[in-house]
Amino acid sequence: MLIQRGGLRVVAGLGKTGLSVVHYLLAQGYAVAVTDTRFEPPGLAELPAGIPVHLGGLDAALLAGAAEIILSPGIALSEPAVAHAIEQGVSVIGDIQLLRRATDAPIVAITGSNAKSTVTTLVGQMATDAGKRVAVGGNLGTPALELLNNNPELLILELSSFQLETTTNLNAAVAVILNLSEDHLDRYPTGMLGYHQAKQRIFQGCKAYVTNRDDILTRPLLPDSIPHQSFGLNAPDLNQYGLVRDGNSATWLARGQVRLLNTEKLYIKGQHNMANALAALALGEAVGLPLESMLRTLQNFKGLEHRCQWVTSIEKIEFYNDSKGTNVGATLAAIEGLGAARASTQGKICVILGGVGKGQDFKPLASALQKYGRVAVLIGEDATKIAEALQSVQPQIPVQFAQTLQQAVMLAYGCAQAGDAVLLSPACASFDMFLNYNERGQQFMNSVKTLGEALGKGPLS
Ligand code: UMA
Ligand code: ADP
Repeated sequence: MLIQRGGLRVVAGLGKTGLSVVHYLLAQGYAVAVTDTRFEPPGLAELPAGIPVHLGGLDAALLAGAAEIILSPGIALSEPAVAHAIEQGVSVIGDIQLLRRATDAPIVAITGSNAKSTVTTLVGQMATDAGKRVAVGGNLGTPALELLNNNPELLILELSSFQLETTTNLNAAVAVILNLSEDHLDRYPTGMLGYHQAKQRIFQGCKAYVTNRDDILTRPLLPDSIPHQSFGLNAPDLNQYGLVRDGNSATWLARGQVRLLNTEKLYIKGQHNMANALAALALGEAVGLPLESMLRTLQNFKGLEHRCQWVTSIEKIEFYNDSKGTNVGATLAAIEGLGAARASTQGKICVILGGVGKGQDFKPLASALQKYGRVAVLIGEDATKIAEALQSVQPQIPVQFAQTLQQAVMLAYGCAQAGDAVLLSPACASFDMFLNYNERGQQFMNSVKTLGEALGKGPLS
């Protein structure tokens, strides 16, 4: 029996994170209470018996009386009951801070507006293939504290701006902001400034860092004496990662002058994925992964579901599921990547956009669609807002509205010509119409399958 440690820990927000925090704190011998704004938060049924629980609103008095609050990434620090507790001098941390306190294992810390999951998974695979006892998680899905169960020698963490808000001095072995574009602005009253500041916290105390040469907002305010490396889509300087073209117009991943891998050998496609591959190499190098092994992993990496995932081809029209395109930056990458690949054959993009816009400016999509789009089919809560942004430029690209995703697929297909791509890349969160982006992507693929069967193509694989 553990001796009870002093001071009540209050877990604010249950869900996956809160539940993992409760289990961890109990095992450490702390007294724990839980509060959540929801009446039936996820994880409630799995909560160990005997824990005081206050639901249907954050319990301000409980929070103000806590020795420490461990805050769910789903709750902002500005939430009145939390802000009040902070004013009373209560320390507020998140699960990532608890993880840092719990282990000295080196951390590869990865954030960015897009590509976090892809790069985290890729670096995790590189480390596994190199024979490391590695744990991979965080925002990716497995709560950070659960990663300690297997006593890892290396932690690869995907970190959201929400998690970073409550993380101080992470002391990562290597940290990166992969890219920065508008997202989650509904959480930050100061807009991009607040979002950027939260992301920059990833660099606190880092032993090394990686930056994206093509995105100045990914640079930390840190002295040059800290080891660092960059990646980018241009030719690299000595010891940096980048792309070089050879005399046969092949493009190579390169480190300085050294060509590493012909990009034709990668399953993952598109310029944005070349940036992701280069970032993974730079991160792996920083924690001592052997180059040869990393290059082998890269050649086997097939990418993740719902990220510009090819679904099928019907009547010479390709279908792509990019349901994880939940912000304008990701959707731009998809439209530009798939659009450029069709430019020589006059193929265009029939894009399905819409959902919960999170306060973003959708105008950047207009110019990309003028260049590459045939039609934009709009769904969800912010469909009208997106239509206004798209129609604010001349010449306007055709816009149609759909009530369901299935109807959107039919409308997009109806407009498509041979050589075109029908692309679900909503630039929005999904929760107005779906449980999550997985369900949205699955529904898209099901609708495409139904369409294919109706057109007599037979069951799609
Ligand atoms: N919430 C409340 N009241 C509460 C607590 C939470 O309304 O008291 C709401 C939040 O507004 C939010 C949601 O519930 O909508 C988040 O809470 P949750 O219980 O679903 O959270 P967890 O299950 O702990 O999941 C969290 C991350 N979710 C968020 O940050 C919103 C998961 O990232 C992460 O995988 C998990 O921890 C493990 O680390 C998901 C995500 O969408 C994938 N992240 C955002 C993103 O990638 O854009 C940041
Ligand atoms: P995250 O975890 O940051 O959301 P994912 O790897 O899940 O990142 O990808 C999310 C979306 O971003 C997908 O639509 C994907 O195609 C797109 N994407 C991936 N890499 C990049 C990149 N380097 N720049 C812009 N968009 C990207």
